[in-house]
Amino acid sequence: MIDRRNLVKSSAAFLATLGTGVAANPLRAFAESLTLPFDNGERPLVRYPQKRPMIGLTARPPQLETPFSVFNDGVITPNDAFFVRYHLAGLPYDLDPDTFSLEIKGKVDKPLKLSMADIRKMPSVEVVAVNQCSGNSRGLFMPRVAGGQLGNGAMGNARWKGVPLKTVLDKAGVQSGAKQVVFNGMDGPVVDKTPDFAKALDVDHARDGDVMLAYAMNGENLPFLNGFPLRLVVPGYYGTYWVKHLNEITVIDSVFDNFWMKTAYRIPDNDCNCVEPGTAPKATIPINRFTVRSFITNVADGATMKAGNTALKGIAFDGGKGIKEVSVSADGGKTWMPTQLGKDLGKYSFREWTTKVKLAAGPSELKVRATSNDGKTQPMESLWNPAGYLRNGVETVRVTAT
Ligand SMILES: Nc1nc2c(c(=O)[nH]1)N[C@H]1C(S)=C(S)[C@@H](COP(=O)(O)O)O[C@H]1N2
Ligand SMILES: [Mo]
Repeated sequence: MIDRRNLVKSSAAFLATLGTGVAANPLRAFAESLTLPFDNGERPLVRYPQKRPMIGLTARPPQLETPFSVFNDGVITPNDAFFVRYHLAGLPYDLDPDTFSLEIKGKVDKPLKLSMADIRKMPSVEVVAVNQCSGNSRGLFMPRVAGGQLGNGAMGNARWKGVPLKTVLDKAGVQSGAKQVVFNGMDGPVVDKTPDFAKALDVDHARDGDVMLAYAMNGENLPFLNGFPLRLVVPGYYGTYWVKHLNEITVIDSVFDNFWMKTAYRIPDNDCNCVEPGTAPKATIPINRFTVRSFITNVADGATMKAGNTALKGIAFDGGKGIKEVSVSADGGKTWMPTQLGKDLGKYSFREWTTKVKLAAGPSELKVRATSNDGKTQPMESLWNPAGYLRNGVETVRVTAT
């Protein structure tokens, strides 16, 4: 049970720690650092309220990447290790969950203003779903591309609890002729000319029953930096649509064309959603569902291991069809073996896989490749697009066995 006193406490605790030197100067507070596997990949490990030491990308706004070893601990990503992405430095640190309200307006019969208490009274649902930033793994693009230089830690898998967006939209009564639903959160630009962050979904998608207004994550309130007290969860879709601190929903009868929909977060409009490295796409569409991906989590690149039988383990996920199979190769991709899939937590979740391989003495390349239930699989080499999105080439871990 999450009650309102806990909500207030978690927000107050966040505000209290924010005043301390650690949070005020997060990038300097930690001497520890690590290096992501690309040029200029040195990153500090930083401390924020409600978070364990995380890989710091920027301080204003806070952008935190999950240390990759976390993904070997289990298929659910703990709240204190969940990545953080913001665009604008004006975070709503002073928000009060008691006076917070969500407005539903625009092309609706009955505009609504809902408190958190109103929302918590509605029938709730839960879903285990991956949230992944469009730019996850962007630092690995070759040739390199502009944007946040992320390793593979801008993703996470959590059990989300909340109210179907459909419930609230039906209550407000979406009018005929409505085309899209616009989502805006309480963060904003500190410099006026930066466009406010807002995103839109088509009305049919918004009302599909899966899209959720979430107030809890892994059985607790959302951490402040993951959208407290309410965020959008769009299962299978890239994180850019998962608007945090969500307080304004507007139904419109046109296609929303702000900077974040019309210019940013777009992918090439062709079958592979890719272009020749270094070239520009002729036409683009808004980014949408995840590409299928898989990772080995229990062996680090460059590891030295014992020759012979070795247990391998990892995770796989896709944009919502679910994982059909995961194969591994211990000889650089010449031969492939099936793996055993772990417990099925739903089609939007990370799926664990395990297997054993026989390592020959000397250097080996371990590879992993997932196929989703609609037959989509990972390309052997990652495809390219100028924004550094959708990366899903087969991952390789180089090891030496003795
Ligand atoms: N209000 C708000 N919501 C936002 C963003 C933002 O800048 N502001 N960034 C989006 C992007 S691009 C991503 S990848 C996800 C990241 O969610 P997380 O920070 O909880 O991991 O939040 C999304 N929701
Ligand atoms: Mo993102």
